[in-house]
Amino acid sequence: MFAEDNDTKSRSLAYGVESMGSSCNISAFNFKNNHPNIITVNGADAEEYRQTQGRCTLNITVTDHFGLSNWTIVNITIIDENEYYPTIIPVDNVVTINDNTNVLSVILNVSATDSDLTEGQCLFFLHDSSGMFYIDELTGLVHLKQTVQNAEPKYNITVVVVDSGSPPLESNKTYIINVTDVNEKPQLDPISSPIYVQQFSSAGLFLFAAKATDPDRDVQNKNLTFSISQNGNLSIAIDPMSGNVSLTGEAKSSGNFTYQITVTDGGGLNDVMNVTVIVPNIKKETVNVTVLENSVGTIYKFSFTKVEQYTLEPSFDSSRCSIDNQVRNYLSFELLIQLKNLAL
Ligand SMILES: [Ca+2]
Ligand SMILES: [Ca+2]
Ligand SMILES: [Ca+2]
Ligand SMILES: [Ca+2]
Repeated sequence: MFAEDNDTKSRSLAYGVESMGSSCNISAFNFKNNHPNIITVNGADAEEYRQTQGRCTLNITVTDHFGLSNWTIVNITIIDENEYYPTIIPVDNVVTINDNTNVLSVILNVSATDSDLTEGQCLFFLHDSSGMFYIDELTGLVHLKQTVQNAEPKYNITVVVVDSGSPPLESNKTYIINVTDVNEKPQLDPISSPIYVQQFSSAGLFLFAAKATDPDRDVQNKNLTFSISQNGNLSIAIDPMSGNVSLTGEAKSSGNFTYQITVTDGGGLNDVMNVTVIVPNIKKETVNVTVLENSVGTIYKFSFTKVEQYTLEPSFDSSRCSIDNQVRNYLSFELLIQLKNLAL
């Protein structure tokens, strides 16, 4: 700037610079050495003038050697430089979600602040090697993209935030997504019921095995234990680990007995199923047969109309005599007692 004075030469004029009120940090503005009419700036910070959007006002005075002065106003606008990296929020980088979280749910709300004067709209991007999550570019909301039910317990995602400056600056932050396994109920496999047990069978006889599945990932949530209700007429027990069901006493009584099998997981959820055990009544029949020495072949034929199992008394020598339950003739069934080879 330049001032003229009709009384004297310009070099004898004294220039001064001051702030209008407190609008400018006057220490940053000075006249250049040996150039009293050039105002220099030294480190003006746009962020210092946030309330006035980077603007301040200087009052320039000029005084002659008689003490007469004049002044003019200079409005300064400081153009904001992009110098601050965006700050990502939240700072805590551990997020915990349940494994039954619905797909498309918001699992994390990322935002950013920027210390530059012109903050502008930050953009959000996601590096997700697992492909399980996505981020809204404008809002920073991180959504679940695929179900994590009973899947991996932990994922890492890196959020990248780019500010709106020129050139833009970016920050990134890695979040750990911990997935809590929510317990789901186990399910018993179908059991082919009823189960037939021969009357007078001994304790320890294996009857059937209960099987079950549990969808969970967590060891405790999928830890299965079997149990079975009791029936006073036929004692059976289930192995809590294997699900194997066996007699614990002789099957003395015939009849139909119903039991409830329960499988319970480590979280206390269960599934139940009823199983019927039938002990058919055994009828004994004595037949008198006369055979010739050295005979081989059928020696007696029973006829019956119900599907039943026939056995020979254990006292029969099974190497010489057998019973054939398979001969069937339409509505009736026949049973043959056969001699194998009496000559032996
Ligand atoms: Ca910035
Ligand atoms: Ca700045
Ligand atoms: Ca689960
Ligand atoms: Ca479970």
